Amino acid sequence: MNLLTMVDNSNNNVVLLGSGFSMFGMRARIALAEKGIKYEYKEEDLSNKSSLLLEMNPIQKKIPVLIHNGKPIGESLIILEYIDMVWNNNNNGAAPIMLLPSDPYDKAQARFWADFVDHKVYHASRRIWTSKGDEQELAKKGFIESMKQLEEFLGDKPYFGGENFGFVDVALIPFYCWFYTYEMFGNFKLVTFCPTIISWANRCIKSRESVSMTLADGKEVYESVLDYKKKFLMD
Ligand SMILES: N[C@@H](CCC(=O)N[C@@H](CS)C(=O)NCC(=O)O)C(=O)O
Repeated sequence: MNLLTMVDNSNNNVVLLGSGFSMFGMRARIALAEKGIKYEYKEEDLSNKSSLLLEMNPIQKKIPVLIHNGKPIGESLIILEYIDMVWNNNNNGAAPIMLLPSDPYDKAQARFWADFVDHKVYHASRRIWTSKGDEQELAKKGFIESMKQLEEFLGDKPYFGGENFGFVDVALIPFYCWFYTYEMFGNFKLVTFCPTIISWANRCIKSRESVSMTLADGKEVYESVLDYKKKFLMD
């Protein structure tokens, strides 16, 4: 299916609140594109949050928020599961593209690794560009270590979802456009430690239009991080 030819389902009013190069927002965009869902994207300025964001996510006040027929859903991994459950068949009768496996054990495994991306990969990766000295070295070590663990789980499968692009692939692939930033701040090349992860990322970009349409350019992400640091006076 050409993902640019979106399904127009008039029962669905779908709005996504996202912002800039957020990997969490990108997850939702990839999942919506995989399912062929037509939606309206609203860009949030996180330094001046809209009243819609504050109304839709009053607890966290964070993006992404998916608003489906007026009802908000927050937290990117929960948004992915919601999208997977609601849009679980194709209008044209083709087999549905499912992100989570149906087998309970495989589903639990997918949730475990997506949670690992949030709790290990994200926290370490963020500290690579927000800290210095020993703390930065520790963050770099932690990041590389967790990417190696992911690489082991991937093994020789083409995708984390096995033969098919799935939940863990969607959860992790947006980090790819941040790799350049981590490498510039941490002074390392991920490919030297995790060549299989880099091949997997290139495979996702080549084979999934949802990914190639969504991912930002690594250098642009890096420039925006430099600007952000200047603006908020972080050295
Ligand atoms: N765990 C959340 C993280 C979302 C998140 O951290 N969003 C950031 C942008 S990347 C945000 O909205 N920050 C605004 C704030 O913290 O005030 C998810 O997966 O959706």
